[in-house]
Amino acid sequence: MSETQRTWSEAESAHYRASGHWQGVTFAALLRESAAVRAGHVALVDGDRRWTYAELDAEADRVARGLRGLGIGRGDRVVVQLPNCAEFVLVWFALQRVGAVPVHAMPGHRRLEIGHLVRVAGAVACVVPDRHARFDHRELMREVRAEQGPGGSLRHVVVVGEPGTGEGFVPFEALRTDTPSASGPGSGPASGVASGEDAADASDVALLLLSGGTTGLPKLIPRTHDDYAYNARACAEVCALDARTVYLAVLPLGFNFAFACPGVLGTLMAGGTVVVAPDPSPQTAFALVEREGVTLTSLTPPLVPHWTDEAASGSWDLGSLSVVQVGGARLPEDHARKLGPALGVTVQQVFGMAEGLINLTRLDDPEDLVCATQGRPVSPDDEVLVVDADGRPVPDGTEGELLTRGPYTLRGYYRAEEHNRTAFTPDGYYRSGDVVRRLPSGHLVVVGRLKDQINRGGEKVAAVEVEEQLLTHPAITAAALVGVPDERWGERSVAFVVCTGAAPGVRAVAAHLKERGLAGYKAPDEVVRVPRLPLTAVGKVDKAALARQLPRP
Ligand code: OOB
Repeated sequence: MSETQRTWSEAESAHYRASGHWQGVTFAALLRESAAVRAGHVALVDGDRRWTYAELDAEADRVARGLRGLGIGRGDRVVVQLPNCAEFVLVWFALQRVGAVPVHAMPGHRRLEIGHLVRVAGAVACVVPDRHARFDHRELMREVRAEQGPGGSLRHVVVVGEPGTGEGFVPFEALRTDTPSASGPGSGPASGVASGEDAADASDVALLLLSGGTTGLPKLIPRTHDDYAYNARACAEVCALDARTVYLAVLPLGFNFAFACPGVLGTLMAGGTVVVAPDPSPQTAFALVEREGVTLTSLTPPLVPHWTDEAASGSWDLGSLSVVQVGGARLPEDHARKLGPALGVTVQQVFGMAEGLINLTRLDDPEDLVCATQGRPVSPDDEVLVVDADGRPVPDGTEGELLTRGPYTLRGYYRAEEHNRTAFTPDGYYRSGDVVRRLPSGHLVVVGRLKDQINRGGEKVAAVEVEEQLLTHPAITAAALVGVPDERWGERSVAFVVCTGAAPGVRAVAAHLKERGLAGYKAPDEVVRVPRLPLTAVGKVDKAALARQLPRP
């Protein structure tokens, strides 16, 4: 899609096809095929609403017709910012049907992030809820629309729920899931591609994921049908998914982990059932486990103690649950050891990245590997190097940076040529910025991070992005955001600020960042005033020295 897009070589592509990793099937076709095989089996559950495979397929067609009626078609980028609800899945497959490319935004993203995504992706539309978590997304879209102006790429705002008054150069319209009348927009073959399967090629970009980011604003990660389907299928195989699988989506659906590791896509490809949880609390989840017979779910580490405690109350029947995946951030070993017995499940650690590489502990791994490692790659063709500061491979057991390439790991961020020159080695390895140790078994232990990012219980915060916004506060003249160990989040963020006049408190800083349009989860947990920022020998801010100034926990 982009002229400069970096991708796999012909030889690599041929090998991935010959190995059966890339099967040449688009997501639109995958759903169609499943519907033919398993028409009457329940595919998707959201509250009291449920869809069989045949119904999901038909509904995706109906939504696709509505999208086509808006002129959305092959290759168009569409920002999807939806909370966990069935519409996420319906819209996603409808976009696949028309050959459009969903861009996965997070529900917490605000003006800065959504505006950036629309601009970088050149998005023609955004799909948002009317309101979610006491926030009006139509308000947000009015701001984004005003900022993009009539000359921008944005042409439509599609609202799940009540569109409200969206007059302006970009109309707001309700998501259509009804069957349009024969004369309605987009119905019939005149509206373009009649059957969606040929609207895209399996080697096309199927979706754009967001990077956790180390730079000013998140980068976009192109994932093709071939590579992303393999990502989901390889994870599904390791997790032994089949038609009896009932996956509970607790984490945000826009998160790669919940969507494709194996998540929603892996479950649907295996013919199982996806149940959407509206919130990640153990009470909500356990009620769904009981009602729907959930067999598999995935969590981030901060949820683990809550789930363990609630299970200990003894008031839930979790008998159907067999595997609980935990990933996105470091899981403390003792939390891992308690989780399995408390819930009566097999624990699986997941060390993954939106960029590609997914590591899983195996279901039959001994307890020590499950509790003390972050798993090993899912594909035999995942190439992993652990290297020292000079880029030289280190022996197993020695710490080094994880570099990786393979059949589902990107070769370049979307429209980010300059960044790509340093984010990848000349032979195409992605520099993950993670410091790991590899065991002889191939299992990886994540021991640290080189990238300037805070991992707050799985939510990634690029320090630079927040620092840039902190500097827009009138009293702040210099700022450094530092991650420090935290009991609950694994890591919390501390903003060290140099100020003229009175230093703003943590609430004032949060209010300022909110006003700037930054997602709320990126606000620092703590603000510490310092007379100056210490520098390293090469003149960079010495974040380690700053962290040492804090009292030890
Ligand atoms: C997942 O994806 P992202 O893109 O939000 O974040 C990737 C980064 C990794 O590079 C690593 O720094 C960290 O998150 N991470 C972990 C971890 N899993 C991810 N650090 C320590 N232990 C773990 N288990 O976070 C993601 C994507 C797919 C599946 C699971 C997680």
